[in-house]
Amino acid sequence: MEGSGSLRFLGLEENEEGPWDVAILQIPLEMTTSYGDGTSGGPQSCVEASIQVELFDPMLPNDLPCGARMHTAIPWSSNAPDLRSQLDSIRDYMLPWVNGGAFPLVLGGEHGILLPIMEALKEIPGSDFSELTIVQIDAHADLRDELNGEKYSHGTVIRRSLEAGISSVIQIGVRAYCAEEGALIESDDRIRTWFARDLFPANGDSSKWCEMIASLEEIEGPVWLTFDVDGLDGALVPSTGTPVPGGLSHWGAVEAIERLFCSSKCEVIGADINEIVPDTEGSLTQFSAALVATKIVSCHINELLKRKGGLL
Ligand SMILES: [Mn+2]
Repeated sequence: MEGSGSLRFLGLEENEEGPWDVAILQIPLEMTTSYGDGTSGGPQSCVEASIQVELFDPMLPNDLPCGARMHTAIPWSSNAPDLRSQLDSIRDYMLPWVNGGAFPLVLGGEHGILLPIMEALKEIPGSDFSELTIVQIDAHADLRDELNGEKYSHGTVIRRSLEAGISSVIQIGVRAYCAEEGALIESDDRIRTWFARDLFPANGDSSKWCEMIASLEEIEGPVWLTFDVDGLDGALVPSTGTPVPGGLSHWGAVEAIERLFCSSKCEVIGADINEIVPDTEGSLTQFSAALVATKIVSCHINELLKRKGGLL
């Protein structure tokens, strides 16, 4: 597959020919966003902002790409007339990437992109999809059955993913949800929710946070990380569709990502960062997203280095 012109993640030079270790995929879907607009410009703004991110992560011996082969792919686009056929087109776009050698890191686009990513994973021959755990960092539970009459929405995407047959979901930072979602969280043992209010209580007690971080090491099997940027505190992502106060700090997100990747029982097979909306003044939202994206790439390369004895 060809590259996307001059704009490359982190501003790195890339090999045009595979195989690659990491694929940066952009899915600028914007169809059901309920409050803010602008997710269609999110992925490209994140790639642009990534050029300002430092290439050194202390977990790695050298600057990124640290010997890894990176590829910024041509972004998804579609003229499909309705939402379901747009989602089908996202599934088709994802198929070669979820079934290849490169780690897929998807930049979105509204959170609704997660369902067709799951549908692509399910289509892999011999897939262990029924063992897949989604780890979801998000202000919202995304467990509604419908949002504004729409079944395939950013507000329903985790419910649809459970219906598609994943094993379980672990939600981190949830603080905006409805009674229907609260009841489902209580009754469905496939759902484990770490509410922001418990993780970050007013008295500063960090015991629930530490419990959550330790629990990440107990996850077994394949994991998909879905990172809705509104899981971060709203101050860090002011232009995302629904910024919400009281969320994860940057360092909280870093700790959760690092611990998940370092866990020896599970394997993170891919990730998406969604609901990125470019700031009209400044660039904090897309820069926050680019820092998260870079952290995920560094963690994956760190795992590759461990597996391959320190040389890529
Ligand atoms: Mn979400």
